Amino acid sequence: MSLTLDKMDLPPRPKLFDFHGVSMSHYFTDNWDKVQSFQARPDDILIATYPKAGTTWVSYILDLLYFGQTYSERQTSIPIHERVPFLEIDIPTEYTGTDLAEKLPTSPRLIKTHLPVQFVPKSFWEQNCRIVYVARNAKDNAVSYFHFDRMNKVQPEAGDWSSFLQRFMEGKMVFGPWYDHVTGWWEKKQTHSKIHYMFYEDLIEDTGREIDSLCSFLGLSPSAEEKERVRGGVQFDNMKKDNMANYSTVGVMDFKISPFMRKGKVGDWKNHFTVAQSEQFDEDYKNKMKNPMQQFRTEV
Ligand code: PPS
Repeated sequence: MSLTLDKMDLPPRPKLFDFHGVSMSHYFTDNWDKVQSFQARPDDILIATYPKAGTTWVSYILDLLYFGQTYSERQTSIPIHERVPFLEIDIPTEYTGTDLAEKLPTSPRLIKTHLPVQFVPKSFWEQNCRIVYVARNAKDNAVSYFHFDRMNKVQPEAGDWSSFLQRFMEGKMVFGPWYDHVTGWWEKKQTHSKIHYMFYEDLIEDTGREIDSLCSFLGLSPSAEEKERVRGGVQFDNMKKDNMANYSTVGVMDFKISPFMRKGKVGDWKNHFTVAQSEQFDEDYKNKMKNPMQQFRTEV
């Protein structure tokens, strides 16, 4: 099965609208009833993120940890977005995220979502599923999202950087404000032991350490050799050249504008924010992010 979106006559870029208090585009709400009634299984693992926080990286790590040895042809023939379906996506093609997730032959099933915590289908909580949440500092997250909206034809128009940044601060992004997303999941984690909250910057700093901590959360004990294989396999340069991991099979993305695997760094925001933009952003950030426990690093 492959995404044949390139063969579709693509409609104009979608518009944002308010959906239960969160900005969304129809591609993630059209299948809402099925998303909300999705039947999770107790061993499902949900990978939850704000868009562009490191979803694909962590998906790949989990996929290799669980299936890297047993199903090696999976890595060479099935794109990551089919191995780890995107639950709420509904782009008119052969399947929706829910269909793909329901058809997953694996156990556990690895499932991706960008939903803010209040939108997660209730069966994931009822089944007490493990959830891995990945967060990335707001400035780099905004930059990555900007380039993604430029190149992804099923996202709203990015516009220029300065108007995009303004909208990012206002939360007028698909999946709503970054601030509410990372905070909502952070608060949920305080009362829910099955959420592992990780940071993109920590993964950059020491991928091996973060894989160790993921393994202890998941109850996995791979050999040192296997862990090293996973660590090496998920390095940015390896994933960038791997057609099953780099989204090059997805026709709605125009890599001539910007590749999916773009830079993979902490601190690229410095190449985009002017001094004035950075100061304005920091001021606004202070007003929105009041919890001193919730710290992000904008450099490593
Ligand atoms: S999406 O579309 O929301 O699923 O995107 P997501 O995968 O969350 O985020 C894409 C950004 O993650 C970077 N990335 C990586 N960085 C470092 N190492 C590895 N292995 C890696 N894999 C993906 C990717 O390059 C995007 O960030 P930017 O800053 O745009 O490069």
